[in-house]
Amino acid sequence: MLPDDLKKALRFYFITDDDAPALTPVEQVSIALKAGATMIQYRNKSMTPHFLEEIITIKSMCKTNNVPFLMNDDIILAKAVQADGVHVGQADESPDIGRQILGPEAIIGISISTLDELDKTNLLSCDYIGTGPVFPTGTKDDAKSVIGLSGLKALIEKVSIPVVAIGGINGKNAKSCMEAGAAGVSVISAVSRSDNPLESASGIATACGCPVRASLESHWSDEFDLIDKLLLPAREYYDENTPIKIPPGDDTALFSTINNPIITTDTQREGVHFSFDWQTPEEVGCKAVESTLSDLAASYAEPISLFINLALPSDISEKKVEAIYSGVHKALKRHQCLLGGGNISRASQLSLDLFAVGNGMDNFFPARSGAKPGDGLYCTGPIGLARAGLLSLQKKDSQFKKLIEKFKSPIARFDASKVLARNRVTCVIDMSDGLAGDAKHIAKASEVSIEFDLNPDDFDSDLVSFCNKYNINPNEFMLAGGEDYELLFACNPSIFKEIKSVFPSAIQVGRCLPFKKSLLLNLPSGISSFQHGK
Ligand code: TZP
Ligand code: MG
Repeated sequence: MLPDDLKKALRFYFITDDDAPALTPVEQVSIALKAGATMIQYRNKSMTPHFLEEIITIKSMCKTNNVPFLMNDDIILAKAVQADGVHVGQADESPDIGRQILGPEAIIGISISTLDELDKTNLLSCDYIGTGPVFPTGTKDDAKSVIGLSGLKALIEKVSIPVVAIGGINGKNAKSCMEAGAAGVSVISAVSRSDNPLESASGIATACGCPVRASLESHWSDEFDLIDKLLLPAREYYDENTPIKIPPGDDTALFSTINNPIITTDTQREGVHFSFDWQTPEEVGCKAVESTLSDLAASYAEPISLFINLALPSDISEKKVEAIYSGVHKALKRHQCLLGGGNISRASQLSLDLFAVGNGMDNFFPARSGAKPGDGLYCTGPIGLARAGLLSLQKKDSQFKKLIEKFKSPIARFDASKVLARNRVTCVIDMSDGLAGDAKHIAKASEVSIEFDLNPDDFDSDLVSFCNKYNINPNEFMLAGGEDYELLFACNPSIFKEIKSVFPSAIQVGRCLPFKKSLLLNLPSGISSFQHGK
């Protein structure tokens, strides 16, 4: 987590109370989150394996609401339940062991009450310090002496990592801790044992500058209810002129006759094809559709309908699924493609399996096998941009907006596909794997050898600036980068002239020769095609 994000997450740090008279830990967390709590710690001083379900429930409530979830004391348990981190005391295993076991991304907190304890602690593996009791507390039997606001200030002055105040904190005194320089406050009984826990939690949230959550995001639960919601925006597109006669809602979709049905499928898995670390749910939905429809564009097919099987983890919020679908509808609308139906199932990992139906041309289908010796090899636009965009996101470099946009929001090239079709180009493939990989498919199917010819005058200027900044050869990205979703095609150079006059961004990237020994003649060593998940 970035330092600024961690500081924000520490503002209102609620810790569960296993011994509260009226509220269960799940109820406490629900109230704290509703009020605006920014971090949750599961603390249970009478821990037994029976509490595992409670831990998992609280962890998933946190995940749904995008709030870090930490375990108290027990590093192994934190690892086992895949918590976002652990908070250890002076008597527990060290933060160094926590870091070794939980890895570099984990949030690790340590309790330090005195300057003496501070001297004895190696802070290198710690992300934050919890210090107190700042005020008298009845919650911790073995609490150290009260350190007061002066003790809090003294510690804050001595360290460079964020400090969270703990002990006897409530809505009335929380502000004084923040004014003393604390990054936030940790609270137990002011919420867990309050007569009016929501009011009390809201008072703390306000004092620490945390916005109240408008509504607690809930997990999706009812499959049919969710399907109805997801399909709602699609309904307005069906009428007597659309090719789907029976829209989603029945067991199947009934189509009017399609002369040349062309069908394709694609999969998008979280962690393999997309990540919410750098894509919004809308962008994920939109890109999933665009990358599937891109296959239709490469087949000169007009998009007709799309079907989606959604695999949803149980802790994903309904709001997030709806946001993914708003991206789906955006892309479908752009290409006037109808949602034909789909399915939802529970799964450990979020993924979308998409199936698209298109209508191809009469007696003309561009195939990978359609290249001939003497043809040039061309792209409908610049390539390598998406890979550079992904690297920009991974490096948290926001300078190259165009590259990032190309990675996050590609658009299937139906516009270019129409021009290639008009010019009767017989060999087309959409570029999802990078030039080296996609050219190899063409060479193999067409039984030709391909010689690459990348002209630096054609290189995209943003890609060149990016590569200069990071000392990368742009050829590498063009050959091995994936997900550009441009169309790669082979045709006679005279036909390319025509195409280039309509699409000046089209470029030559190589030529096709009679097959001799290898499919790709001059691929630099060490370059291979883009593989998702690597
Ligand atoms: N560590 C120092 S004081 C304390 C802990 C765990 C208890 C804080 O509880 P409360 O009810 O917020 O005073
Ligand atoms: Mg402890």
